[in-house]
Amino acid sequence: MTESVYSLCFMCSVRCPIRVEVENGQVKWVEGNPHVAGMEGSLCPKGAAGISFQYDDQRVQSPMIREGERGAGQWRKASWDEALDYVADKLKTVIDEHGGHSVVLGERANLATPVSKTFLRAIGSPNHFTHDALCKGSVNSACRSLFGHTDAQMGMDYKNTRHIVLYGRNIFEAVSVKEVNSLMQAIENGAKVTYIDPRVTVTATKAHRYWMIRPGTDLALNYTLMHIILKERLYDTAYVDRWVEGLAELQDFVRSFTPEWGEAETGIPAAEIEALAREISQDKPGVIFHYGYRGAHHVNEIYLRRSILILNALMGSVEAKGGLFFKKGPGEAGGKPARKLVEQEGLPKADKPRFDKVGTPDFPIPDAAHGVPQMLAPAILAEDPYPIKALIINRFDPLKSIPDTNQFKSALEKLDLIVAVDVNYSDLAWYADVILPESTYFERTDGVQQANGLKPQMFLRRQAVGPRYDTREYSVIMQQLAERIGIGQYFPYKTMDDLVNWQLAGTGFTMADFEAKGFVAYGKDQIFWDREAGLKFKTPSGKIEFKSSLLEDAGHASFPDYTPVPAAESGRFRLVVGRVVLHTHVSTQNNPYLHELFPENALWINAAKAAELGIKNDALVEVTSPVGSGVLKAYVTDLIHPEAVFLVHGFGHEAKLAARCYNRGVSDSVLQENITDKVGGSPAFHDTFVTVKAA
Ligand SMILES: Nc1nc2c(c(=O)[nH]1)N[C@H]1C(S)=C(S)[C@@H](COP(=O)(O)OP(=O)(O)OC[C@H]3O[C@@H](n4cnc5c(=O)[nH]c(N)nc54)[C@H](O)[C@@H]3O)O[C@H]1N2
Ligand SMILES: Nc1nc2c(c(=O)[nH]1)N[C@H]1C(S)=C(S)[C@@H](COP(=O)(O)OP(=O)(O)OC[C@H]3O[C@@H](n4cnc5c(=O)[nH]c(N)nc54)[C@H](O)[C@@H]3O)O[C@H]1N2
Ligand code: SF4
Ligand SMILES: [Mo]
Repeated sequence: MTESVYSLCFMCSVRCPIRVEVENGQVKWVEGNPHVAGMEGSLCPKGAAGISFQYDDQRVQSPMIREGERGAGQWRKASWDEALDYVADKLKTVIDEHGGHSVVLGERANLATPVSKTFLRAIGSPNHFTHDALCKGSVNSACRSLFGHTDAQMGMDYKNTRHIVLYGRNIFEAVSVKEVNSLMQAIENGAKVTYIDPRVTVTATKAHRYWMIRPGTDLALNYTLMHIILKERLYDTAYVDRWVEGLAELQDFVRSFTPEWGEAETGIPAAEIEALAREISQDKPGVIFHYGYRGAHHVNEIYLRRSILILNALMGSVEAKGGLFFKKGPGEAGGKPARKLVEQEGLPKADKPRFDKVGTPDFPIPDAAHGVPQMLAPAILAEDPYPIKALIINRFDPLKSIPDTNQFKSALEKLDLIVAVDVNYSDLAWYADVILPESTYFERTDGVQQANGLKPQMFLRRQAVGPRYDTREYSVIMQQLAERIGIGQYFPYKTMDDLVNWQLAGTGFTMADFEAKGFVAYGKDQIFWDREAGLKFKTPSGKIEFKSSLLEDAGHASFPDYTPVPAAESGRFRLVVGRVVLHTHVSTQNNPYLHELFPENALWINAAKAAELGIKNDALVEVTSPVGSGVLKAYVTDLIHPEAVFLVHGFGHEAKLAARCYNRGVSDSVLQENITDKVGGSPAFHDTFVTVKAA
């Protein structure tokens, strides 16, 4: 008999709603949830490879305890009791000897994150971090500096946009299914796409206007656009007069950034920059300057993200149909949100500063709800602000997702305990003392997803099939660990159904309500705030703060002098990285189907530069940075700016039991220096220079 289960994909963290067909306890088919607008049955290639992942015998099949040296790959299988007792004993010793704050727990933000935060609060540690800063930390900081909201509280109305400007937001390769479908629909309805990237991507080929910008100069482009928009009064004057704080300061600041200056910095002809400013202004306010994730990551990134958001504000597109919007929660639709474990009464609060000093005068701007993970290795190595002794990592791989792998490895050597919760043999799992395998997304129910947006909803990941191997759900693993170390009272559940029922209590919804379509909605209509009655910015002034109190109160300028990112010295290239449609970051390289389609990465290098260096297409090259090196194939092409070389992120795996992807390609993290935007919090992923030679 075939059964249909509505759930959430987890081949990447976008969490697209899916419909899973199950026959005799096996996953037979998976597709986008047809009841969800924007999904209409579709999946991306990684989502479609979910079945290949489910039945892959190279994922972790049972708890494993290390036998040999760290990283040597000698393991023994353990029972859950044995593995959990082992971790609990070590954790208790670390906490007794060094305090709860010597324990750090990091993860890719996920539906069990409140469980992790509760666990740390209960042991008195402030040291929870998520991947957020690595993905979009300076975007988050920029949003708060202008609107008082985080980027996670904002969204973009792709479907109704008239013109979208993408700064390296390679939306048709680095995908989210709903975004792709919605933007395609807008394009069919006549929307224009401007795409800016030093590399010709699939998105470039679909754009109406493409600029091969000099890498690292998007900020100069935006200052030029602002200069033109203000000089020619192309902005939404009524909106700006009412909602913006600091227009005069901006006007003063951009006076010298003429189109000719912009052309010299960016390589984009002055007349073309003027044409964009005039054209997009005609479509305001339903336009989007996409604030992006990973386009240009430099030490001044927060100012780039602010400049993009300021352009939206000048167009009046903030909280406009076809522009940006603020996500509405259940409260705004007359409903109640799910209960949060971390908001339980009596849960202690840590009294020590965080390992990354976020929230202290040393690092005041980044979001303490996420922290700054790339500060972890330096903090461990310097024992500053204090010694860190135990690291628990869930659904994240710091050895591949934090710049400077060699630095992170030396930090690991100083720890008494390393625990990895993963579905695969990640590189971190390979270096861990204990691996606790999680059940896959097909095999588990997760905590509810509160999906705020124009229409607030709640989604549920539902178990479709039983676990194939000896695996458990992370939330259950943490509850079982909590009981063993004497903090079980903060985990009022034994099973995932208990937890979901606890979360739903008081919302008016039950688990059964999710069965028909996989989600529940708080209301029928889209909610936009009334632009006449008033917008609800959370800044101290209640306005969009071009002149930012968040920044200035912390001693940072709202408009610091423009300093160009350093140019590459002769013989060197700026290393830029990104995603490919067939893989998720660092986690799918061993997937049987996806591996077959894209087994390793290659180094994109400009054809003229390659000729100078005697490098041939497909030949091996050695890439060397100040912190690491690697050998991989060259992809010689005219489709990349001569100052940059490009690498797909996520390859060069070290765990031998992930046999298909083991040692294929090169990891960008090995090459990247650990440099940070010290105001906004993101790593400056694109500020490493490399040399390239035939290998
Ligand atoms: N297939 C797939 N899709 C994904 C993901 C995935 O892993 N795989 N991950 C999801 C996640 S978490 C994220 S954050 C998003 C990331 O989404 P994007 O940020 O769109 O993805 P990237 O591939 O990192 O794209 C970065 C682009 O920036 C370009 N770039 C480099 N330097 C510059 C510069 O100076 N200026 C400009 N304008 N561009 C520059 C690079 O050439 C590259 O094409 O993708 C999401 N979707
Ligand atoms: N050098 C470098 N670093 C980067 C980036 C880059 O481009 N270059 N990109 C940054 C960005 S945008 C992001 S979003 C982050 C992403 O960083 P990560 O979160 O580290 O990357 P992912 O590939 O999403 O997943 C990491 C781990 O989650 C595991 N996993 C998958 N599903 C499950 C599950 O159901 N349960 C458990 N417990 N584990 C699971 C995978 O096996 C994998 O080991 O990396 C950031 N770091
Ligand atoms: S974008 Fe693809 S891999 Fe990610 S959740 Fe959606 S379908 Fe799954
Ligand atoms: Mo990301």
